[in-house]
Amino acid sequence: DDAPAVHPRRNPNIIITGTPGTGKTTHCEALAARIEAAVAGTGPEGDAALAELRHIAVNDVVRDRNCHDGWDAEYQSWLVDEDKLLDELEPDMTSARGGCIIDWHACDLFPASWVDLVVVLTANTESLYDRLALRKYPEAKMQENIDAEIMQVLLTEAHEAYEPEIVVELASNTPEDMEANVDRIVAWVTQWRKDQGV
Ligand code: DAT
Repeated sequence: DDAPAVHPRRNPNIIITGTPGTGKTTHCEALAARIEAAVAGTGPEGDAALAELRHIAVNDVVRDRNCHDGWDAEYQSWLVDEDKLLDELEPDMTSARGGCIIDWHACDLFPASWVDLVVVLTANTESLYDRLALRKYPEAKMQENIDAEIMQVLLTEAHEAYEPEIVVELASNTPEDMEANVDRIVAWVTQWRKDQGV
């Protein structure tokens, strides 16, 4: 009666979230490069556990599969239809393969049963300001994002939606931070698969 529940997937699904500009895309691209090398067999030996992972760029899914009700010109972003987005992601995220690396500036839309790790990236105000200024964000959008970062909106959202042990906050201020974070995520995937006996 105390038999452990069989996990529904053999690779963890990972949400990489954070305020825009904290480094989601950068981290996911670095992870995708490590995955590609693992698949090709050219990466470090320890990266073998990554071979079945895949980066799903949610922005592209929103745009290419029409998960939106149009473009908000003033705010410079899609008006996202979250129900449609979840429908599009469900086959991959609930598959036995799992291994989805999902980057999105929100996290609580994903059912807890789909998610094995939530990485919340954070950046200090100065870095974030510089990064968003480079993007030429409209002033209101820039201020809103900086306020959200200061108020730790994403971290709170993650903690409210998921068990504390699967939520990890990682600082993303420097390239060294990014490298260390990617190494940590890779090590976490390796351990997760060991724990599941994969
Ligand atoms: P996001 O996808 O969260 O919006 P991004 O990955 O596009 O963020 O990064 C925004 C900019 O900041 C981009 O020019 C790369 C830079 N950046 C991200 N993380 C960084 C880090 N840890 N150190 C230095 N620069 C970083």
